[in-house]
Amino acid sequence: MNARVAARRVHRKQAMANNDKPVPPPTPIERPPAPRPASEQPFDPMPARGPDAPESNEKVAALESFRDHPRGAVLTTDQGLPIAHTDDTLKAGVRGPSLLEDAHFREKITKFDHERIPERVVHARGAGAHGYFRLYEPLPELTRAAFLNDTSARTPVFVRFSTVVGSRGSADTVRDVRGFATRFYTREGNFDLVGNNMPVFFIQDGIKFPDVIHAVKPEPANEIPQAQSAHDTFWDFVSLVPESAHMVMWVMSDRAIPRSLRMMEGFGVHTFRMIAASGASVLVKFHWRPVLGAHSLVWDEAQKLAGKDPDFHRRDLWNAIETGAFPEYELGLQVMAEGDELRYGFDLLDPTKLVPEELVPVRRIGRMVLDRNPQSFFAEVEQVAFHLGNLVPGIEVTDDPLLQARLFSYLDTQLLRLGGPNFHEIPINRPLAPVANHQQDGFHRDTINVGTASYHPNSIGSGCPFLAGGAGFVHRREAVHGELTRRRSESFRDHFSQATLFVASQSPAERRHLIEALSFELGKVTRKPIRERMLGILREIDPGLAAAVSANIGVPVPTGPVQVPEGTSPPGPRGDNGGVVASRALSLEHQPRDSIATRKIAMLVADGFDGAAAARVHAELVRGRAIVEVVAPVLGPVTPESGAALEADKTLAAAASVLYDAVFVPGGAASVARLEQSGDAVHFLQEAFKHGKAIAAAGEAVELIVLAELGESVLAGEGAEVRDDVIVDHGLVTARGAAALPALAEAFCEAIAQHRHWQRNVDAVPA
Ligand code: HDE
Repeated sequence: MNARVAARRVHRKQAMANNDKPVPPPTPIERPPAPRPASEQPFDPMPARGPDAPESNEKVAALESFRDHPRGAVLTTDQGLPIAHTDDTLKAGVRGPSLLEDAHFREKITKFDHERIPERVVHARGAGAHGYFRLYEPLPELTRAAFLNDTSARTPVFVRFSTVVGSRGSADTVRDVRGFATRFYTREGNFDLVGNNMPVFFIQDGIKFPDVIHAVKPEPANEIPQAQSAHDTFWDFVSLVPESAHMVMWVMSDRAIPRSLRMMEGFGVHTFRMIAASGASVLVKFHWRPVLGAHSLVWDEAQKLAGKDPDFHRRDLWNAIETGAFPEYELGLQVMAEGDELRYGFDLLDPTKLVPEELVPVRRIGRMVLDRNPQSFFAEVEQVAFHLGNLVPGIEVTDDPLLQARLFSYLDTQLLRLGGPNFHEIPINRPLAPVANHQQDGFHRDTINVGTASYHPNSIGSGCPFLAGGAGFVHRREAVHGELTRRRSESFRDHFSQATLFVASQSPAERRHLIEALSFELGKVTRKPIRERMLGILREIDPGLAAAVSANIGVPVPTGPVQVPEGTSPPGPRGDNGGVVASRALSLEHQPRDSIATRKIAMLVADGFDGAAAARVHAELVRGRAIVEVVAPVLGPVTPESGAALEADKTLAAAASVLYDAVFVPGGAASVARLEQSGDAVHFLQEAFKHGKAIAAAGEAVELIVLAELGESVLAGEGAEVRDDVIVDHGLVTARGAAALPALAEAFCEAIAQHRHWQRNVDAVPA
C-alpha cells in the first residue's frame, strides 16, 4: 500500500474513534477552517475528494516530474553553485563600481530581464484550472473518438477562460466575449475545444479577423481605451460590416458581463463533424452548460468591480476550487445530419448563425468538473497552447471559412509566443498519449531522441515508429470541387434574421439592458456618422430597439437601405430560421435558479447586533452552501447584544456591495444605530438594491432600509407578499418580530436563488 493511502486510512480511523468522544457545543456561528492555499499543500496526485475518492488526475500527476519543491534547499545559481550572499553586487570598494566578474549578478538580472513572453494577441487575460470529464453513455453511433465511447474513462482536462480584448493586466469584468478553451488529454492525443461563451462570431471569414480585432483593440495612436469596445474604431467597423449584427447583439447583452466563470455557457461556435467507426458522419455543435446556470452582472456593477477588484472572476474561480465548490459544466451536442447544411433556413457553415434549440435540441453527453487550481500561473495558464487543429479520430472540421483560418492561426501564433516549434514539450502541452515521430531539433528541444534513423521509411530503426493504420486519424472521404474564387456564398448573406431572433428572445429586463448597453457604447462614439450608421443597422434588427437607442444618443434613425462599402457582403434576404421567432435558450431568464450554493452574502453588523437573528439566518445560508462574510465598521471582534463575539471579515471601507450577491442586516438597536451613522453602510444597501440583489433586514434593521429610502417606496409596493409576518417585496425581505426569523431566512434564500430582481423601480435610487 502506498504511504499516502496508508496515512489517509490511519487518519480516517482516528476520525472514527473521535466520533465516540463528546462533541463541544457549537458557537452561535460556526466557520469552516480557512483552506490552505494550493501552493502550500504538498502535491498529492490522488487527492481525496468526495464520496468516491480517491480519484486521480493523470495529467496533474504527469506534471509532477517537472515540479520543483525548493523547501529546505540552499540558494544556488542556475549552474548549481551554492550562493552565500545575494543582496549586494560585487564591487571595487564598498562605494565603488560594480564588476563584470559578478556572474551571479549578471545571471540574476539577465533572467529577470527575460521573464516576459509576448502576451496572446487576443484572449491575453485569462485564468485556468485542471479537472476531468466523464461521459454519460457511449456514442458509437456518432463518433469513434475513444473518450466519447468509454464511460469508465476520467479524461483529464485543462480549461482556460479569458477575455478577448484586454491585455494581460486588464480587468476581469469588462464588457467582452469570454474565451472558454478546453483541452481533453485523451488516450488518442489532445483534443482542444477552443470556444467562447457566445455561440456566434463577428465575421464569417477568418481573413477579416485582423480587421475586427484592430478595430476593437485600443486605438493605435494612443493605445486608448483598454479592454473596451466603447470607442469609435469598433463601431466604425461593425457599422460597416452588417454580418457582425448578430454577434453585436450578444456582446451588448448581459452575456458579456458574466457573474462568474462558473456561471457561463460555452460554445464551440463552428459546426464540427463527427465520424463513427462505420465511416458515417454527422454535423455537430458543441455546448457547455454550467450546472449553476448562466448568470450575469449589472453593467454598473461590472464597471465598479473593475476598480474594486480587477481580479473578480479569477479570484472567484480560484476560491471556489480551493474551498471544494468545484465548478461543473455539462457537455452538450446538437447533432445534424450530414447534408443538412442548408436545411434550417441558414447555412450551418456560417459562424454568425446558431441552431435554435427548438429545431435541434441539445443532447447532454457528459460532465466536466474543475477540481484543481494550477500551481504556477506562468507554467500552466500562460504557456498552455490551444489549437483548433488538435483533433482526435472521430472528430473533424467543416468548411466554415472562419474555422479554416483558425486552423492556420493557432500553430502560427504559438511559434512566436512560446519561442519556437517545440512548445508541445512544455509540460502543460504534453499529451498523455505517447509521442513518436521524426520531428527533431529546434529551439528549446528537451527530448533526447535516441537512434540513427530520423526519417520514414527506414530499415535501420526497424521501421520505427510504425504507421497506426486503421487506429490512426484518417480524414473523411469527401469530394471537393470548385473554381478559385474569393466570393462569399449567397447562403451567407442573411445578416439580420438571427440578430432579430436574439432580440425577440430577450426578457423585458434583458431588452432594457441591451438598450442601455448600446446607448452607453454609442454614447461614447465621438463621430456622429458612425452613430447614425449603426442606428441604421439596429433598425434592420429591431425598429423599436433602434428608436429607444436613438432617443438616448441624440441621433435620428436613418431611413433607406443599409449601405456597405465596396467589397463587403451586402445584406441579402432574411431567412426564417426554420419558423423559430423566439428561442427560450437565448434568454438568461430561463436559466436554473434553484440554488444559493457559492453565492456570497454580506452580513452588515456593528457592536450590539442581534446574535440570535444573525445565527439563525447564517445557519440557513450555510445550509444552502452560500458563503457569508461579516462586514463591520472596523476589523476585529464584533460583540452582539448577548453571546459570543463575531470576527469581522471586512470593514465597510474595504468591502463593497458589488463584491456580494446579497446583503443581510440583523437587528440590535446599538448595531443599527451605528450603521445608520455610516454613509458606507447606507450606500452599501442602496447599491445592492439598485443592482437587483436580495436584501434581508430583521428587527431594528428594517429602519435602516427605510433610512436608505428603499422601504417607503418598496415595502408597500405592488407585488409585495406577506408571509408569516415577513414582507417579501421583489427580493427585499423584511421582518420586525423575532418569531418571523425562520420564515425570513427561508424567504431570503429563495430571493438569493432568483439571482436578481429586475422588477424593482430603481431609477430614483442613488448609488
Ligand atoms: Fe481565436 N485565437 N481566433 N477564436 N481564440 C487565439 O491563439 C483566431 C475565434 C479563442 O485560452 C489565438 O493561442 C483567428 C473564434 C479562444 O489560450 C490566435 C480567428 C473563437 C482563444 C487566435 C479566431 C475563438 C483564442 C491568440 C478567426 C471561438 C484563447 C493566442 C479566424 C470559437 C485560447 C492563441 C487560450 C486565441 C486566432 C476566432 C476562441 C491568434 C485567426 C471564432 C478561446 O491564434
